[in-house]
Amino acid sequence: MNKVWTKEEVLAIYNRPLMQLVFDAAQQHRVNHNPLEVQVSTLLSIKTGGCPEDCGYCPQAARYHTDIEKNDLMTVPQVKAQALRAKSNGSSRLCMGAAWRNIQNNEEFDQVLEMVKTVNELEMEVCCTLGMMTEDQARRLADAGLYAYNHNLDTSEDHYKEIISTRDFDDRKKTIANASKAGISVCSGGIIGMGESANDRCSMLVTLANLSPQPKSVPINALVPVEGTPLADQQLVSIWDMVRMVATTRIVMPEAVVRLSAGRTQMSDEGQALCFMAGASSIFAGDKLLTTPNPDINNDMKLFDILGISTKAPFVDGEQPTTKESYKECASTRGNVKWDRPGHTIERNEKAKQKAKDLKA
Ligand code: SAM
Ligand code: DTB
Ligand code: SF4
Repeated sequence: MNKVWTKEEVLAIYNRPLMQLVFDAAQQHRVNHNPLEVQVSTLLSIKTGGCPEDCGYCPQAARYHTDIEKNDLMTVPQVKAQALRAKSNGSSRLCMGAAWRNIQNNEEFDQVLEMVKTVNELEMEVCCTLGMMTEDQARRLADAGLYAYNHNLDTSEDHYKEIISTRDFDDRKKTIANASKAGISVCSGGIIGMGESANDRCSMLVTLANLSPQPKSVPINALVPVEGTPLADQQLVSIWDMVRMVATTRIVMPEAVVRLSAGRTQMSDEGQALCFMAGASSIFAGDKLLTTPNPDINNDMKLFDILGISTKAPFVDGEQPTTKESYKECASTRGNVKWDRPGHTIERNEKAKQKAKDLKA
């Protein structure tokens, strides 16, 4: 049974003198992890752009006018080729992302299940991030060979309402619970730099740390402000805040892999080294995240070399799933799956809508 965390306790950790905080996190890191190993994971956007949601940070939301190249769902051979490429570059995990609100019970999902099976056969940890997911969809993904499901809380329950109006914080928790019930390893974290307070950051960590089971993987993203999104003008997050967030995450979720995720192009090598010291034990590698730039793999490997870090093998923290043919059986109705739409609106988005209407008139 994990300890139940309170916001006061987590805030007190977050606000420790930075040098003390990093030291405490580094000590905790050594209890459950090899501090000289970092997992390299590759992101692959299998379906890009055109998403119906209004997540204020996301360049893939159809309603914001960003400069990304939209793409239909990739084919299985395309995914296999990318997975092999990632593996040869040192990645032990492939995270496939789709710009979907939720998974539907249709041919596209059947195709994703084949991708999961194919990449699992390459002996890589397969992670998917496909939006909201029902229990039966989680079961099918697990049967196909899915190792992990990424579904971020992104921020605190309070601040969530300022960032997204097309779904509820509780919807996120439901999907996470569905992944856990199917025996899939949960990957859930958030973004800092979206105008939230330290209180919001700690509140998100409390929600994550008090999940049962705790997430095995916690990505900490620094907002990548993208032109055209409502958060385009946010100030870049300070590296000191990133180090604080990584260290606090490490202390409250000691067994999790803490992932230094989006925003690394904005960080110096020294800043990233401090994050590794504070307990970050994974990066996303490759020249692109989903749609935004990421550091060059050669630079990452040079930095690992300087720091004496080696890349972590797959399935160190859990067994490789075996594929069961039952992944082909859909227990629910084929077709669209309906998730409720919450009622709240975001003032900033309403104003933007009105402005667009006025300009048309
Ligand atoms: N549609 C699915 C969903 O929302 O769960 C999966 C894809 S979504 C792009 C995956 C995660 O990427 C988001 O939860 C968010 O944390 C992160 N993300 C998206 N845009 C970002 C940005 N501009 N900066 C930092 N992180 C971002
Ligand atoms: C996560 O927390 N960060 C990754 C992964 N999980 C899916 C995605 C980052 C996306 C950054 C914006 C983009 O490249 O589109
Ligand atoms: Fe869609 Fe996911 Fe982007 Fe939100 S974060 S707009 S759900 S792709």
